[in-house]
Amino acid sequence: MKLDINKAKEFYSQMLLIRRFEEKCAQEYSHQKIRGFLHLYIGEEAVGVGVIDALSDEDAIVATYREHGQALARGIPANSIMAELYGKAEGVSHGRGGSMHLYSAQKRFYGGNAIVAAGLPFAVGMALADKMAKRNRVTLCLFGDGAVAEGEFHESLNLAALWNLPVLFVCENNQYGMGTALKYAESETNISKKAAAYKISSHQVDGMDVLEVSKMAQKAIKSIKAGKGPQFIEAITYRFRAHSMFDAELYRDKSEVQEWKKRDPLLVFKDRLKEMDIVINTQEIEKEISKTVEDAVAFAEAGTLEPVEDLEKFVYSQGAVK
Ligand SMILES: Cc1ncc(C[n+]2csc(CCOP(=O)(O)OP(=O)(O)O)c2C)c(N)n1
Repeated sequence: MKLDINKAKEFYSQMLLIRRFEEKCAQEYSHQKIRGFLHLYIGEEAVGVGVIDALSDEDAIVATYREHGQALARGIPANSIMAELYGKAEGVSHGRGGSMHLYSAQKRFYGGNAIVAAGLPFAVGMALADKMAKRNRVTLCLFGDGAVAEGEFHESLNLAALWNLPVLFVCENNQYGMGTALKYAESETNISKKAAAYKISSHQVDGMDVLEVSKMAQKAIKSIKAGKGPQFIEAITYRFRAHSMFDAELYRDKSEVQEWKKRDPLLVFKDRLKEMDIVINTQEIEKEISKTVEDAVAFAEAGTLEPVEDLEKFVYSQGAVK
C-alpha cells in the first residue's frame, strides 16, 4: 500500500491520541472523576483508525460501548468526549450519555450503545433508509465478537444481504466477551465464515496493522458504493486492558497479554514505516497529543453539572439531543 507522509502522521497521531486519552481516562476513573462503566479500547486502535479513515463525511457510524477511540478517529473533539465522560453539560451527548453513549449527529456518529448487538439492526435500518432515498452512502457498523451469539446478529446479516443494503459490518474480534473466551461461547470461532453463510462478501484482517485494515476497508467501501451490497470484515485484535474498570481478569493468562503486546498497533506501525523508509517525528506528535489530552481534562473539569431540576428534560422528544 502506498502511504504518503501526511497520512502516516495522521494514522500515528490518531492511534496515539486514543492510547493517551484512554490512559488518562483510567487515571481519572481511579480519582472518581469519571464514574459508571468505563471500557477501554487500548490495543484495538488500528481497527477504528483504519476503518473510519475510509469513510466520507456523509457516511454514518454505529458503535458499541467501547467507542471512545472510534469517536476520536471520527474527529469528535477530545474536549467534548472527556466532558461527556465527566457527565458535564458541555459533553458530546450533553453529559447524559456518559462513556457508553457518545453521540454526534453532526459527525454522523450514532452511538455508543450499551446493549450487545443492538447496533446491528439499527445500522441495517439506516442503510435501508439510504437505499430507499437513493443516497449513495455507507453505514459502518462496529461490534464485538460477543455480538455473534445474539439473534440480532443473524437477523441483521440476513436482511442486509437479502435487501442488498449499503452496510459495512466490522467485527472487532478481540477474542473475549465479558469474562469468556470466544472458543467457550461459539462452536465456529471464524466469524467471517458465519457472515459468508448469509452470502455476504466476508474477510478476515490483521486488526493490529492499521495499513492492512485501511486497505481492506477502502476496498469494501468502494464495492458497497458501487451498489454491490453489504460487506463484512472480521478484524483480529486484542484488548490490552480488562473488559471494564471493574474486571479482575481471572479468565486469561498474563503471559497471553504480554505476547499480544509484542504486536501493539503503534509498534507494528512504526515497523511498517521503517520498511517503507518513511520518517515521522514521533516525539513532536507525542508532545502535541499530551497537550490535547491535558486540555481535554481541563475543559471537562471546568464544565457544568446540570441542576437536579433538569432531571426530566429530554425525556420526551421535544428536547431531543441535537
Ligand atoms: C444484550 C446484552 N447482553 C449482555 C450484556 C452484558 N455484556 C456487556 S459487555 C458483554 C460482552 C460483549 O463482548 P464483545 O461483544 O466481544 O465486546 P468487547 O467487550 O469484547 O468489545 C456482555 C455480555 C449486554 N450489555 N447486553
